[in-house]
Amino acid sequence: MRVLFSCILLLLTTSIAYAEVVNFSDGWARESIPGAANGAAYGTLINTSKDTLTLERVSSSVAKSVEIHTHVMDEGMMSMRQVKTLQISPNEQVTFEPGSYHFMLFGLSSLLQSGQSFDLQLHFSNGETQQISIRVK
Ligand SMILES: [Cu+2]
Repeated sequence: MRVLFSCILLLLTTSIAYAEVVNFSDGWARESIPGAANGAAYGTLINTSKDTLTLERVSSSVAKSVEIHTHVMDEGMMSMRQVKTLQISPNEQVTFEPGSYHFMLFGLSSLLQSGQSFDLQLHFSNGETQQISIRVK
């Protein structure tokens, strides 16, 4: 009985630890070029909930600030534009990839080196936050 009870307890704590707002996978960033102050992170985000989610803010311990950016065609030139808030509908997938959405990292505390990982904190308008992991390639 006691064994069964501790198993249930373990299951409960495990599911709490893995509670997530969105499903995020394949988080990656490019290695920094020496002297670079900024960087970008990519990955795939899926809203697996039944509600529309609004990503309001992103932060990281490796950068002074993080912005959500996308690329737009502006007078025949590709340029980056900040996206203040990102709405994600139920079952919608948003792919952060070069030339499209990316997490722009401003003021890196140190150069991103291949093999290293760092975290981003996603802050949603419903007050929930989620930590995602980014691997430097
Ligand atoms: Cu950017």
